[in-house]
Amino acid sequence: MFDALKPQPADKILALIQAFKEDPRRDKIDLGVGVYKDATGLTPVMRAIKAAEKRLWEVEDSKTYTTLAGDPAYAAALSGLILGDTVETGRIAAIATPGGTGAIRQALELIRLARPGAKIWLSNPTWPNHPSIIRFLGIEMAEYRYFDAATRGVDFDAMLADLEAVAEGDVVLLHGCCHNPTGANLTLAQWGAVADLLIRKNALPFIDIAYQGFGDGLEADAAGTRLIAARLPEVLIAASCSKNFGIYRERAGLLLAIASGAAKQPVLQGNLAFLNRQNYSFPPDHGARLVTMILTDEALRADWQAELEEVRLSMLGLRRQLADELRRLTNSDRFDFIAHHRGMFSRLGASPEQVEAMRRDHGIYMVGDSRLNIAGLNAATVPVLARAIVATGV
Ligand code: PLP
Ligand code: TYF
Repeated sequence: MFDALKPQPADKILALIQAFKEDPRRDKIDLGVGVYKDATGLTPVMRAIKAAEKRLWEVEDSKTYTTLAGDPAYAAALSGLILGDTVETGRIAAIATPGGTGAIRQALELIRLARPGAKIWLSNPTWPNHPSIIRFLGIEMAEYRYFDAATRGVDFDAMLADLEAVAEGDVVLLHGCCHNPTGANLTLAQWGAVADLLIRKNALPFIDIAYQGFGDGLEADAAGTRLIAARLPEVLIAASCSKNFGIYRERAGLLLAIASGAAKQPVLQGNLAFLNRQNYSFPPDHGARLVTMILTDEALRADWQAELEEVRLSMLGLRRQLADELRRLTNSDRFDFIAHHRGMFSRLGASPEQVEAMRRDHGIYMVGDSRLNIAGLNAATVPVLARAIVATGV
């Protein structure tokens, strides 16, 4: 049986972790995988998570199954964080999922179930797991242009031009905020224009939001998603708590499916629960429960928000420092885009050879497409990176 298996390609981002570990240089710098790290290089457990875990240990008196959809209180709390009161709750169907990836997977399976021929439109570039899972499920996909290699911003005219080819019933995948891998994001006015197009095409928006709170703040980062949810009759939203609650390994995600009316919600909810049952029955609960406790307790929530804001501002500070340093070294504003990007990532626009040279000659690890994780830096390593960028001729 197993002889029929072929080797699978490695995940290039995850492969970097091993390569970095094996590098004996003491001054090496890891700007690879998208995990938040503080100035000392640690990925801390957030204070509110620690407090919630302690409380949970004291009060939890059973670990029996929740429901196939997970704890409804989790869906309500996280849906509130993402959507505010944009959508009447009677229209929202939701399932807890293993991480944001689980939500993406379930959304894609729902699409395949509802409309087998639907094509999914992806930004070029996008998170590599998007096309990987879509291909695995045998769903058709297409790309829309997104990143402008010259300005390192969004090529919005090209994006809209490509989305003109969207057919009725197609699905357009959008990053809610903090675009991975580029760091370049839509303005609210551009979100509005995308909403107009989707309405005109009768297409379904599918928003992947994995970094709420990492860009311009919790509210601002949800603004595009809320605009779409306020204007489109049906919306899919895959959310992750891995980053903004720092609970990567707990696997806490949520899939929201907004129905065009409250009367259509029960069948939608039933299909989501069905998909959970087909794939793993009950979704993980521990991380989801911590998130629920934090979001529904005033003091825990305030402390979580304060720490998340520290994380966000530290990344913004590093962005500014790096852009300033490169301004000084190059005597130009060529790298100002780093300060304008938002979230953990920026795509530098370096060639694969330059990325390789930075690894070989300077011990600086970034993804092959020149995506760097800003949180991998600190005040002392920013000048080192800036000099390496200049030395490799980026
Ligand atoms: N979507 C994007 C764009 C991501 O970068 C991530 C990264 O981790 C995820 C979804 C899902 O993350 P997880 O499955 O760890 O919650
Ligand atoms: O893009 C990243 O680095 C994060 C973490 O298969 C990640 O989203 C990377 C690869 C992967 C799963 C998560």
